[in-house]
Amino acid sequence: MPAILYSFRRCPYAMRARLAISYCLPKQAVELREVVLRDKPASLINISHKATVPVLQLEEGHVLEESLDIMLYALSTRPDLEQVLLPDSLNADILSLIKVNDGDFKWALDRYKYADRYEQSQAYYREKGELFLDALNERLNNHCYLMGDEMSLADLAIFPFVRQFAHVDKQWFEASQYTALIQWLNHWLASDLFISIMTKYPQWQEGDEPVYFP
Ligand SMILES: N[C@@H](CCC(=O)N[C@@H](CS)C(=O)NCC(=O)O)C(=O)O
Repeated sequence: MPAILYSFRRCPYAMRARLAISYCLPKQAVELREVVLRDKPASLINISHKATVPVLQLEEGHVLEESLDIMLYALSTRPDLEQVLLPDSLNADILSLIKVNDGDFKWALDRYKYADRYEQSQAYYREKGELFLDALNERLNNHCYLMGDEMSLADLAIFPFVRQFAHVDKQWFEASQYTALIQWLNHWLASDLFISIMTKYPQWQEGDEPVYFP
């Protein structure tokens, strides 16, 4: 039985897991089970108490419940790619940038997206998110990728979240001063890699024929 990936097409955490799997693992290495968050399958809840997506259940039964762990696992199967995407010299910088994305930026993103559920105005949360956009744009002013002239794990882990931020008010984002960031995001959105991980699958049900990925 191959590894099983519980995924949700539009979730940025699941996107980053699918990106890393698609980049590193051989064709059809995992069985993909599309989850609907308000109707999570029992087999997911049974292996993961918190039952967030993505979850990867490895062949020998070990369960990875964090998107970053799934990315690191995918890289660990391909030391040649690991050296490019997560070189020792940049390891700490890459992981700390991803940490800011998953922390302060995600905090602002959730509130910017659903401002009516929170205390402050949408503009307030957007400004908080802009601190990160600004920092990313600065990095991209002189280089094609976040860590320099080579793509790295940081690009793959972060762009699904910038995509979501941009989608809240596309007009605003496209007219913003973050020209290098817009170009970087457009590059990723148009990439074969991204397009290939955004295939639509119906909700997985117990007993369905397996769907393999990538
Ligand atoms: N820290 C987790 C976060 C994953 C996460 O929060 N995923 C969301 C979907 S985007 C989810 O599953 N939420 C659970 C729910 O809505 O019940 C990771 O990196 O994998």
